[in-house]
Amino acid sequence: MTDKMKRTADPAAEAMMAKAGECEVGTAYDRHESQGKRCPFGEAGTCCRICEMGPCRISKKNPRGICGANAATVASRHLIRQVAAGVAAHSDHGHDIVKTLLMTARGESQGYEIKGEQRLHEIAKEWDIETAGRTKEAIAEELALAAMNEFNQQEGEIHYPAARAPEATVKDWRRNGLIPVGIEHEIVETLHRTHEGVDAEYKNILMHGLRTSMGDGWAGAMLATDLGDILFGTPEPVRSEVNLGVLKADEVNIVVHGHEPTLSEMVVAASRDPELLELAKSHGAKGIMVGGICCTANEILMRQGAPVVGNFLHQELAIATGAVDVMLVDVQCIIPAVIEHAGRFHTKVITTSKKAHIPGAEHIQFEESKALDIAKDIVRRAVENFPNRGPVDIPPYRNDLVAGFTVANTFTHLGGRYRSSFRPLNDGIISGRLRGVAAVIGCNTVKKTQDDSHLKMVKEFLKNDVLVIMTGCAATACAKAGLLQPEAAAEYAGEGLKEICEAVGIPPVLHFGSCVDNSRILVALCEMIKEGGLGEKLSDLPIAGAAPEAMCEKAIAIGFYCVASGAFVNYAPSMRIQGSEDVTRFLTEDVEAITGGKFSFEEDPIEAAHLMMEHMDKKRAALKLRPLMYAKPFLAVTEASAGREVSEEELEAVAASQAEGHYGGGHSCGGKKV
Ligand code: MSK
Repeated sequence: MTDKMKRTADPAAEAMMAKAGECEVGTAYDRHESQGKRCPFGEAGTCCRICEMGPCRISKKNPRGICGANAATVASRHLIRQVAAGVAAHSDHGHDIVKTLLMTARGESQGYEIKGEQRLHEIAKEWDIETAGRTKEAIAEELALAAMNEFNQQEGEIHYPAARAPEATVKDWRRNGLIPVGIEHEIVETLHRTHEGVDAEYKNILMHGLRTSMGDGWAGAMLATDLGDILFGTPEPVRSEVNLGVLKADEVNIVVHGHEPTLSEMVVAASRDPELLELAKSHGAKGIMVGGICCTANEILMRQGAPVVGNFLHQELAIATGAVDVMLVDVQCIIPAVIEHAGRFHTKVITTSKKAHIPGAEHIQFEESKALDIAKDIVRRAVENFPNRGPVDIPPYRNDLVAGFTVANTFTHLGGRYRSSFRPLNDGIISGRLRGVAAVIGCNTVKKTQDDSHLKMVKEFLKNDVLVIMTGCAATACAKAGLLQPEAAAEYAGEGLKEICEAVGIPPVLHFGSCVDNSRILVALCEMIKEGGLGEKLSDLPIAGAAPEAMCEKAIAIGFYCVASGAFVNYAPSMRIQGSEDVTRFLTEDVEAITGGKFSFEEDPIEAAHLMMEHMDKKRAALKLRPLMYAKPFLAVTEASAGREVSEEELEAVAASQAEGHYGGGHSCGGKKV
């Protein structure tokens, strides 16, 4: 980051940064600057610190480390260790959800119930679990035990790829050995392969990275989403608010931060407890506000409509408002610096996971068997801390948003007039109204202006008729700017996208949930293929993904499983591989011949969006779809599919179909002459 670079695109963050930076610890941006120029070997991925003879730095002058490993070996080994760490994080989260479901089924948890009974039946069917005449608890117990097995299975393959993905994609995966045996199996093998003196062949190493990553999107994260929906209920579209302005000057503010929904769901429930509300009143507060930061925010937003306080770089800023009575954290994305900020105000930071202690924080060990009691205890502490507040300074910025989209409800519940299917989406793409779909996901990073790349990229997609799906802190970034409201279509969307949004009644940017809910996007892609007209493999689809402000190893893992699944993915700032031409070429070119997907590492969000749209246009041409109705093509090759005039008969058939309440048949053009 240069001195001239703006730190944030968010006015609320801008208002709080100076105040948050007043203390010795400063903000993440201050600490980024004090770190100075980074070691070029570390940046390029050519510093090897795997064995105790090193560290070794690979350069033109010294092209091999002590053991003889070259730049490609070093960069690929370190990269897939990062993939494994990312997979572990999402999967361990998934494991906790599986455990909570199992305990709930057995009556061993407190405060939880199986809220998503219909989803339980649907998923049990996919797992060949008998449902007839059985209680929901019996079904859930069998499902949870089967799901547990995904983590440490030692033979065969994980369940979801063959159960959910298109046959042609599964065939490719099997031919290339990309379906994991088990989640942990591949993580363990990653650590072994990359140990000193084992795998030295960069392609072999990277292929294992792709295999390992599949255990995230198609197992650990997918289980977290599915079993979370069973336990807490499947999200439905919900309106809420976002940004620091959701904090209340006259209420107790509890900010839940991290990733897992297990405790935060209970805290939301406890905040509605009449006794605790009375207690709040007796301490001078009008109520109790529970809002979130990072993906815990997305979990309680999607299912409870709880407001979102902010994304990753908001954690210090929220405390600097002086209005946070308790910041409750579980796992992932919690920076230790929050403690120093909390020390300047009255905020109590409470850690709750045995896996994540922070020096200086209070620790209350979360246990599923006493979840509601623990949640009530934490809410009580927040209420009792309310009178200790000093002056508060809440920036007056907040925006409305709609969240809670899932594979099931996106094109069914909202478009009630139409039959339940992905037909409207497929038809929109086939007819050329929509160019394709972009999934924009991931974090914020101090290497970029907070939110800026998300906003620029997403606006570029909208104006070029690309429907955008978002998760994680990326979704929060766009929500803060008002892009997650149906009204945003009128302001930002191109003609084609606007027509679809108005017809179906959705915002042009769909909030699909937390980081583990990227698995919902994978399932949506499978549904698009199933619906017909867009090819046979996931890699045939005119779709692309991006993490424009990527920050952590989980983002790398997500990028890897998306590429393994056949997607074009722009990842920025670049992964640490630039020191090896071989590794860079494999990930940006060669891998396409294997999975149909590949990476690009374009830093500029607009340029990156153009690369992604070129990719969509290439796929449209390969599918021989109609030319785009309104948007301009990004690739001359789309002309190859031009000139397919729609006959009057076809137009009439489409009009008749729409009159019957259908959005249109397989190749409808929606009544517009193209
Ligand atoms: S929380 S992983 S900063 S998206 Fe999922 Fe945000 Fe990235 Fe954490």
